[in-house]
Amino acid sequence: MKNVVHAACPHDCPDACGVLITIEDGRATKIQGDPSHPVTRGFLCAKVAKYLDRVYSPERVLYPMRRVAHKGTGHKDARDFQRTSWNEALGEIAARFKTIAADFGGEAILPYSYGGTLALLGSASMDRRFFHRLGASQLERAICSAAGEAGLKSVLGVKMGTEPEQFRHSRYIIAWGANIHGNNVHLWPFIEEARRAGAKLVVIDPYRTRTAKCADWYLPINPGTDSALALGMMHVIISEGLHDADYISKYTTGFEQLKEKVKDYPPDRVAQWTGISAADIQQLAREYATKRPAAIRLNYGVQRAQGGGMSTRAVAMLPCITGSWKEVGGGLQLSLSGAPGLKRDGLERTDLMQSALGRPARVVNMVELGKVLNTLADPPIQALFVYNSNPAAVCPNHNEVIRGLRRPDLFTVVHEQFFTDTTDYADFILPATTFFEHKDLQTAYGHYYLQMSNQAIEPLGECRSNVEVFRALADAMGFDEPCFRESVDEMIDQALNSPHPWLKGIDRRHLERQGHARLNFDGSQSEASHAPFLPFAEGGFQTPSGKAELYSPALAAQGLDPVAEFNPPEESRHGKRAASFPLELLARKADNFLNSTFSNLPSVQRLEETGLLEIHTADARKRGIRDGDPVRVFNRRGELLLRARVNGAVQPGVVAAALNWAKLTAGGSNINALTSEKLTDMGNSATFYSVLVEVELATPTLSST
Ligand SMILES: Nc1nc2c(c(=O)[nH]1)N[C@H]1C(S)=C(S)[C@@H](COP(=O)(O)OP(=O)(O)OC[C@H]3O[C@@H](n4cnc5c(=O)[nH]c(N)nc54)[C@H](O)[C@@H]3O)O[C@H]1N2
Ligand SMILES: Nc1nc2c(c(=O)[nH]1)N[C@H]1C(S)=C(S)[C@@H](COP(=O)(O)OP(=O)(O)OC[C@H]3O[C@@H](n4cnc5c(=O)[nH]c(N)nc54)[C@H](O)[C@@H]3O)O[C@H]1N2
Ligand code: SF4
Ligand SMILES: [Mo]
Repeated sequence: MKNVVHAACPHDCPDACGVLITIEDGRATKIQGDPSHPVTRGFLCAKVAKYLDRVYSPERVLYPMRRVAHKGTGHKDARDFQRTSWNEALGEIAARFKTIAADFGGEAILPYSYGGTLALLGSASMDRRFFHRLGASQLERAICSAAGEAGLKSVLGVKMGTEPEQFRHSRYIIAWGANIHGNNVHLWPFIEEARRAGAKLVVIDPYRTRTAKCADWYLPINPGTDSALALGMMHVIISEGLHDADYISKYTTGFEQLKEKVKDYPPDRVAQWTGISAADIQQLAREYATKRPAAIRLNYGVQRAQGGGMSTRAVAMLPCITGSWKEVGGGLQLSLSGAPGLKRDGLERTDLMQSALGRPARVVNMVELGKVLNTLADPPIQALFVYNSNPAAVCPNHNEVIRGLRRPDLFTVVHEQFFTDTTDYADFILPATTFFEHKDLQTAYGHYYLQMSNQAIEPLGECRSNVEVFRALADAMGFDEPCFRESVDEMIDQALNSPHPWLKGIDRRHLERQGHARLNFDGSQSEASHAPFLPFAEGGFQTPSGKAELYSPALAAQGLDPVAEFNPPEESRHGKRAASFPLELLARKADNFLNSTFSNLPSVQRLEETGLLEIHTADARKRGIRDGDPVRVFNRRGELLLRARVNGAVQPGVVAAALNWAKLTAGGSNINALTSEKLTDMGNSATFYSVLVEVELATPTLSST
């Protein structure tokens, strides 16, 4: 028997592709992009095109496992564990949680999850109910996008913007800290279409990405200096009268204060910080304001610097002062995730914390896991439950994270598909399904479609979905609230049963039939409606004032600059700690992995060259380093052995390396051994791109005889 099932890619990627899975006799035999999805357009990225290798990998965790070897010192794979039953594992985990809660309080237990799946139920439903009812510490999930979110919302009030389909109408496109070929490949066909009609593509990125190589104009910028560039552009636009006075007066507040502020950012001064010449800044500003429609694809690279909140804020002001939101093919996209209007409270049930503790539980920032495991008191963390995440690879200050995970008194449970860096420190591993093996509802942060991800095959081995694991754990704990018995369909119905007008006519059955549905922006029931959605053409900002806030009283109240400003990151060439180490490190993502996911699969490994330190000729020569030489990259936090690649991807003063599993990297450590737990100016996010290091030629280790 052969059939085709509609699913949706749940990985942490803006594209949220529609996926068609062919099933023959209960086994998936083919995966392809859904040709009827207007953004997926029938193709998948290289890594997910190989997804059958992931689902049917011989390395999958298929059964509950109990540790038998010492933490972090054994084989670092299945051999360190012994198979056990679900009943035994759940019983022991529940018993341990009860003891810890009795001795230390529920807050001694910490859930740790992020982007393993972004599907609605798998990312935040039964899990949240469980930890809220337990009175566990709350996790501040700030590792990725919180600075950008804070910056964007300080201007627009909501995470919305230009939909990908409208980029085909743009005539001027700025990819700003946006690695489109690597991280957002489904936007590319729309950009190509625009370019065929004469659009110019500008890339602003300290790293010469594949997108930069394809661009009409590439502007390498010094890391962490984007707020200066945006303020400098606004200096030129305003002083040359290129702004849209009508749009500004109707739909923004604080223009006078902005006008004053940008006087401090003349192009000559901005050039010194950014490394982009004054002439180029002027040209960029003039072209952006006059070659219409102009769209900005801002991505999260910009906000992984210490001043990332302010940078996002300053860039987000640009379409507000040129009035580009009015035009089809204008505006800006960072994230569109604020649109769907799903009812999430009922899924997450924060009220259950009240019955557990009588108050909201304390909040712990996931970025600071190292510090939290090693130093947090009152109560100290006694148990860690990891799912949807691989902190032993993705967390900054890796060596401190590992020191914490090694604590013999820490009880660690990891719900995973593979034996990752983090399972190396687990006391129990629980086997997790892939999206082929469970049903969920899929939202997106890079387009405006909701999708049904149907279950395509039976779970492999004894794998269970996140929903089913937390349902079973609640049962083992004796939690008897009815919410722990709700079915997947009931939860999906609940989320969709929202008064939000854009969800009118979209229900579970509709999605099960159609696979996807665009949000119903014009309120019609007509599925054919694809009129461009212009969220801010006539205002509609969701800030306290209802206008785009070029001056933000809320930021003033937090002691931040209420307009915007540039402060050099401490760990940067102009920063406070410039003297400590000379080179700025971009601790990047790999183009063919997804954060640390996929990095263990041989067929995907073949797509990506790993273990490289990219360095400019001038910096390499100074250190006697040639292409291919082994190098030691280090700072006060750690060190790493890599191979030098002298390839022109970075400017002098900047080096770059990519994320990988620590145990697949020489020396068993990864790039996060060098990154810090320093938080961003807004949103308490991570600063993966504000890191100083030194590099030296490594003495090749003599292999033992
Ligand atoms: N292939 C692949 N796709 C992915 C991911 C992956 O790991 N691999 N990760 C997914 C996730 S979790 C996310 S959040 C998204 C993120 O997608 P992006 O937002 O694209 O994130 P990054 O790759 O962190 O950064 C984008 C670009 O910003 C540049 N950059 C770094 N610092 C600065 C700066 O100070 N200024 C400017 N202007 N640019 C800077 C980087 O060099 C990079 O090329 O991608 C998702 N998609
Ligand atoms: N140096 C450096 N570090 C970074 C970044 C960077 O650019 N540079 N990027 C940061 C960013 S933007 C992000 S978002 C974070 C990402 O951090 P994480 O969200 O931890 O990302 P992944 O490495 O993709 O790990 C996800 C894990 O979840 C598992 N998983 C997948 N689906 C499921 C499921 O349904 N259930 C369960 N239980 N598990 C599942 C996968 O097998 C995988 O091991 O990393 C951050 N770390
Ligand atoms: S990772 Fe992104 S591009 Fe690749 S299939 Fe998933 S959603 Fe599409
Ligand atoms: Mo992310």
